[in-house]
Amino acid sequence: MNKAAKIYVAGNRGMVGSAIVRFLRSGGYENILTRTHAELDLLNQEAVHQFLQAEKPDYLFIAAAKVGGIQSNNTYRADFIYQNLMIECNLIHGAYAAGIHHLISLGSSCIYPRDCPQPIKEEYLLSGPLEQTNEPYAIAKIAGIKLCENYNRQYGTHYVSLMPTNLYGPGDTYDLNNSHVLPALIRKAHEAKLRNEKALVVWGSGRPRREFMHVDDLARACVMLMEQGYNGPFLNIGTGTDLTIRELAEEVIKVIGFQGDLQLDSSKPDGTPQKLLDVSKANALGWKAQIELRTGIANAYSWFLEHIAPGLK
Ligand code: GFB
Repeated sequence: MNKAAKIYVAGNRGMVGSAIVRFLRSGGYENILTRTHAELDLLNQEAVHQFLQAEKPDYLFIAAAKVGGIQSNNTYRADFIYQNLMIECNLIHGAYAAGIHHLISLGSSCIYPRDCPQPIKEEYLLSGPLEQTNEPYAIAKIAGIKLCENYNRQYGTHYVSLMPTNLYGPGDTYDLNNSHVLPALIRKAHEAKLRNEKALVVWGSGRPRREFMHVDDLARACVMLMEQGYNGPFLNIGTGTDLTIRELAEEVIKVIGFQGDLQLDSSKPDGTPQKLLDVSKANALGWKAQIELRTGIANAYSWFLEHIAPGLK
């Protein structure tokens, strides 16, 4: 990638898109194109196609998506499948129609069958039934992979898909009903500490295992693979290490300094029992996650204290 190349980051206001923009800027890329939701509605096919035709960026990172935690996925099921399919179709076909050869599209580790062997290899895609709480999102993200693969096969484009594990970091969502587990636990521990509460409520059994990666590690993977001109099959992007939700909650309360207990709420769903990615393919290309979980949680908590805590009652 030439430092003067025109690079469009779709979803630049989100946690992932803003991390990619930060990483590109720190690497000397200055011609970065962004649009707010008000300026460009990614669900509007005509507007997206016109924008791509007019701007003709050299590279495109698709970090725009409707995302959320287990409860949000399970509640807004139609929104998750519809919006994610539309965003992918509009941007990927629009990129092809505008003559854009290079893009990276982001998916999620929830594309894999619920009960597949661990750690999860890329080859396990479509080898069994999906987990029910996030099936609509997963189907849309699988469609994103298949769009890239088939545009490459039919039209010779260089469209790459990456499947990150559960992400966290600056710019995350801290809404207790709709967020992912890590930001939810950060907020709950912070509030429980301030209010001198006896316990922090953890959804589910605390037994599911998850892998957590700081979003800056994903941004580095995206930019490195684009710079390398990687044009192979889709890749898992993760740390290669997981822990139980209970262990995660214990890490969070240590960082935040909450002294109380954990209280499990079994009325909430557990979701997939385990979701640990095999990241040997990405590692073999020279990328490895670097940010250790405790350091990453402390970094996310600093961002929370600066941007979210002041607005909480
Ligand atoms: O992060 P999370 O919402 O989504 O939840 P998934 C992970 C696990 O943490 C589940 C438990 O077992 C939850 O029951 N958990 C405990 C909590 N306390 C909480 C809490 O306060 N809030 C939340 N949200 N969870 C998502 C998918 O699955 O993973 C998305 O739904 C996406 O589509 C994302 O793929 C990466 O890891 O289960």
